[in-house]
Amino acid sequence: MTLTYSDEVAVARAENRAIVALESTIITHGMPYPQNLKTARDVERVVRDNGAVPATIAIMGGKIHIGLSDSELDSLARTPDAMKLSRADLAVALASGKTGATTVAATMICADLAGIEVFATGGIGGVHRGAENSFDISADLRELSKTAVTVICAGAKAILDLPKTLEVLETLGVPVIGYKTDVLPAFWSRISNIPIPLRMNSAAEIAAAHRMRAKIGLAGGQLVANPIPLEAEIPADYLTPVIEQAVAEADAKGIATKEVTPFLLARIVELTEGRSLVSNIALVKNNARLGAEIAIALKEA
Ligand code: PSU
Ligand code: MN
Repeated sequence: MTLTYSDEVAVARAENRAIVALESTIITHGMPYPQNLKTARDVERVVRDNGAVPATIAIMGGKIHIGLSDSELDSLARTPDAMKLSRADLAVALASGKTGATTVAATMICADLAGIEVFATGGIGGVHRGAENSFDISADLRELSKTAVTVICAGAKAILDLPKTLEVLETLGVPVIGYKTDVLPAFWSRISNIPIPLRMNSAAEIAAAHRMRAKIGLAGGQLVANPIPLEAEIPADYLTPVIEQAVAEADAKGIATKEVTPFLLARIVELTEGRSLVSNIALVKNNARLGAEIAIALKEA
């Protein structure tokens, strides 16, 4: 079998419990060790504390792991050179027995294979600044239009071109739902100046919309944008020059394809002396809590 379940997830499936998928690229390419490991464990705990079961997804030894044991999580967190797997790489990595972390796109594919409908993360990939020249648009966006998973994020990082990211999502027919907000949250900031097209105020409403897509035969998932908790927010005027510097450095170094996002994320943590990381961790936990609520609501929807 290509899919293998952790003991905890296998029991949850047998008992028809609510399950929340979690990605692994955030562990290997999104945060430095050891904060990545602590965050991965803490996020799983938040899901459990809110009544659902976490399933961190990764590829190990040519198998899709749905849920990782603590030692598997530990070993992945210490493998910064693990492959970063998106839709394009997944089958090649599996067929050749590789180990790697799944991006938002690949995590959605694996969650769907395992019948998991909800996935919580920090930020999705999107349209990069300068995409009119580089054509750098994350495969996460198209995946949202194909695969029926509701993804909870804190908006998109300002390393991306946020208006273009929203335009592409609209073109692809992906609902972007603001959770208790009318503007796109901008990852480290609760608000941006970009209006968000749809708003919902409860997990039950989001679950009902997920079910309605299936009922009317619409392929694809939903993107829920959940603002960072107020106390963890970082002022945009502090971050804007940092992001501009990181983007300029990536350009100057000719960083391209899969390396762009990890380079920018790591550089911003360095340039903010870890401050961005503290906020990043807080918003992922906040998304895990909402993910658990939506997964539970889907069991009742
Ligand atoms: N944005 C973040 N943190 C992350 C990522 C994006 O704020 O960890 C990761 C996610 O796994 C996402 C991936 O799916 O980067 C997008 O990479 P790319 O832009 O190469 O598609
Ligand atoms: Mn890219």
